[in-house]
Amino acid sequence: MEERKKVIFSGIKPSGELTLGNYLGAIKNWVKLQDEYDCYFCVADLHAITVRQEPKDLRRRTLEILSIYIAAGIEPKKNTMFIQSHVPAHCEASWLLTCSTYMGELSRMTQYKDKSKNMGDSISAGLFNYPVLMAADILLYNTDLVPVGKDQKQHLELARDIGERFNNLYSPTFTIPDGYISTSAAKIMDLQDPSKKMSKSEENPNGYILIMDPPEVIRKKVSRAVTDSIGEVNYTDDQPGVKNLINILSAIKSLSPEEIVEFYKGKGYADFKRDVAEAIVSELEPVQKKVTELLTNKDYLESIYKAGAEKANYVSMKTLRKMQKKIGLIQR
Ligand code: AQP
Repeated sequence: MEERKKVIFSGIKPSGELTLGNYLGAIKNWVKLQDEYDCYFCVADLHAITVRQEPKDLRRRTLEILSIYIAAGIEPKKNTMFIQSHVPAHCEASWLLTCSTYMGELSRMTQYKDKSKNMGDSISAGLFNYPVLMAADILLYNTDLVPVGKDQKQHLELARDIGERFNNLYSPTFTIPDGYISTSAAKIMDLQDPSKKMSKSEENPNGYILIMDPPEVIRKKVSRAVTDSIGEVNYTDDQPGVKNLINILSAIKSLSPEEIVEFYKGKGYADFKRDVAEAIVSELEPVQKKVTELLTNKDYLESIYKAGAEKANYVSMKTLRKMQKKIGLIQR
């Protein structure tokens, strides 16, 4: 009998244009997982609307993200790629899980605290409940492993707690997922403030590189990246700007930071930054080309997300039915 492949679940929310952080920290690593695991990759549109989105931008970005997944090398035939809102079980399971999640747990989430800081009275309940929807996303597919960046670790911990609580309250229902920590997944920092992560909703465009940024924009942004007055390429926390650029080069070229430091011994920042920019340009150019091509073929994209939703619906409904039955809801 064929052994069950372990299940991986992940997604990206279309809350802005995708950055080099999303690419090097998530997508590029997902490509390496597709042969070994049964992978579900969604475009998390329901997560994006926890903060206000312009409808036409949301529509455009949702298809662009799907195209980026495919262009980066995630093969539609090997993986289940879908749009989160096409699989209603996510919302239904989220409600069922919300009823056994505590306000205290949710209010301790640092991402919620950060994002709601300047919102005054207009913090949406969706933003507060976001981690429960994320728990539903993961638990519905009997996920074994979730590739998460450090920033998402707290949410994954909560998803585990929520799943375990349900298993204890009723009977074993969910696989309790572990984090998948890839050794090559880099955390990419903001180019203007390397103490915070590169983020697609950052206001200063010089802080991030977008996957779809044209080569001249990429070169300009890298040349403006904050460094220091030391003038030597070292891999140390005392030079966070340079360290971040080393991490970017290392993730693209599969070189260790030590190899990079050795190579740039005696050279200044100008050479180093130029090479970093060229590495990013040559990494992203083929992806950009393919994305542009895919976006002109809406029928093809539709065929991918429809097939993905069909499989995701089938698997998630099985889990949802179990949940409903155990809770005491009458079967439909
Ligand atoms: N800078 C980063 N470095 C490494 N990995 C990153 N990821 C995001 N930024 C970096 C990884 O991308 C995946 C999906 O992220 P997401 O878009 O769903 O949410 P996010 O992490 O909240 O990303 P942003 O860009 O910061 O979005 P906004 O600003 O809208 O909240 C995750 O695996 C994440 O680790």
